[in-house]
Amino acid sequence: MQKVAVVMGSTSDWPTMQQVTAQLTSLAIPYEKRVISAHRMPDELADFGKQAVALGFGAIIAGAGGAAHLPGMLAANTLLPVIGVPIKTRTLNGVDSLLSIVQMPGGVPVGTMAIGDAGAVNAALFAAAILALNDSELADRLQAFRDAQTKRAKESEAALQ
Ligand code: RP5
Repeated sequence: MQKVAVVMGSTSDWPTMQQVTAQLTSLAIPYEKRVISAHRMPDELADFGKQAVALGFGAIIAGAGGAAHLPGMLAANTLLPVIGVPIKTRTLNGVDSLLSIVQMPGGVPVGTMAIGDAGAVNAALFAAAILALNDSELADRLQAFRDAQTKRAKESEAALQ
């Protein structure tokens, strides 16, 4: 199975990006995590983007906060699908991160998730949906996840009656 690269701009992003790795683990998707700052490690960022296919990755999930250039610059250096997670910031609540990630120029796409924990979980599920296109066993696990979620929602509704 292809693995997922989980990249973050700083170790300070880890509390959010942990939601990504937890969700990947629950779906038995292999991953590697890296800290690569777009601004502090620009050469490493370009190298990683260019090598990502050869390293066996099938998708990249990139989380960054503030002037969040990491997902877009990774996308500029690879043809792999890049999924961006806007990290919630103290100063602007992550709206800065969201707008930095989502407003890519036409021609270099980043699939941008919601700000914070929900975006992190959905980034893992979106990567799973991409990999499941060529992996029927993963598609079955993803369907089981959805079924369990639906069951919990129905049970919580029933508890209200
Ligand atoms: C971004 O700057 C990182 O993704 C992080 O969200 C933010 C702040 O980084 P630190 O100053 O906490 O290392 O590049």
